[in-house]
Amino acid sequence: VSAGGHPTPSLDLVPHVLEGRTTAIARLLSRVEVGGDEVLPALAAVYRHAGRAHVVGITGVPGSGKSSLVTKLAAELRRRGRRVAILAVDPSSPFSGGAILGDRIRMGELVRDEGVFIRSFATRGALGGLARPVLDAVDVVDAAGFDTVLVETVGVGQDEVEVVQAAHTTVVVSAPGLGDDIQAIKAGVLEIADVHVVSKADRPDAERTVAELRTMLAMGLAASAAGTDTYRPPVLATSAHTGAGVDELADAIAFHREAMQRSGELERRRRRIAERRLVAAAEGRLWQAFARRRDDDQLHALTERLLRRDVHPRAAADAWLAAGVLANDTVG
Ligand SMILES: Nc1nc2c(ncn2[C@@H]2O[C@H](COP(=O)(O)OP(=O)(O)OP(=O)(O)O)[C@@H](O)[C@H]2O)c(=O)[nH]1
Ligand SMILES: [Mg+2]
Repeated sequence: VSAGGHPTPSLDLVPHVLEGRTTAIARLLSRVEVGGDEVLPALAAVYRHAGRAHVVGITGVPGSGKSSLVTKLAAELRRRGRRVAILAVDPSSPFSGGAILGDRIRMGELVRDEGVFIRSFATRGALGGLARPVLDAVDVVDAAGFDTVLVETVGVGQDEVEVVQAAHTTVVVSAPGLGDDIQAIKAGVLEIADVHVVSKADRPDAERTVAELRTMLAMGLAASAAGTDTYRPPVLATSAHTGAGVDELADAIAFHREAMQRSGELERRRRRIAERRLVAAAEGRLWQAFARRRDDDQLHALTERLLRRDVHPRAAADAWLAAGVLANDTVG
């Protein structure tokens, strides 16, 4: 807060963000989370500097061991000299509260390292949706010089899918016992994997799950969009408890990026991500315009006509939009 009592404009935080200052990043992300147009000039400035980071989505059903694995993976990437940002998407925590605290405690070993930035996203912004703030946050930490961004999401729900689709590399985590409750298949995330991980490899049933996953992939039951002539998603076993396989996972993630770079897939994904974000932003703007300009008097009048079966809902919607939202459009 400045001397006049007004909050520092978000744009003024940007130079500090670009220097990688943790407090500036955290402050900007709080504004990003709230949403609103005040933060747009800052995001525009940040966006110009982003685009270098490798964005890695880590997804899987609740309790599959994502946070534990992300913690170990981040430590391994640090050992390799990389700066790592962890963004955890946790839409359930406003209700449970415990998950984030648990994550923080487990990730505690990393928090004093300035080469690591950790943030959880739990609240939906005023404009609704979790995907937008998280994708904006990816830009912020990217521009701040973090060269790997690990985004943890529970692989269910529209927001989550939108976030996962914005990753360059997607790691799908399955806990042992896959055959029993089909986990990731049920969640519909198996086919988006660039790298498969069977977590909790210290458990005796992990080996069987690895074998089952490999069989499924060989039979094409989880035909991967990531599969190309030169790249096949590997199946790795990791244990956050013993650290087994974490090194291989870091290798596999790096290998996937190199393979994408060679084949041109990385550019295709960047283009797809940019286009999706543009469409999502446009939809958001339309929704805002609708919310701002909808004429509720006409809504009530048209509802009466619907009840009299006088007009079909779609025709009524066309009339409503034409008279209100679409009529007084000022094209900027
Ligand atoms: N045996 C064993 N247990 C593990 C391992 N990794 C995680 N767990 C346990 O699995 C449970 C869930 O771990 P988390 O890392 O919180 O899993 P998560 O997927 O992040 O969970 P949510 O964020 O709630 O979806 C915890 O009780 C962990 O102790 C592992 O490598 N071995
Ligand atoms: Mg977690």
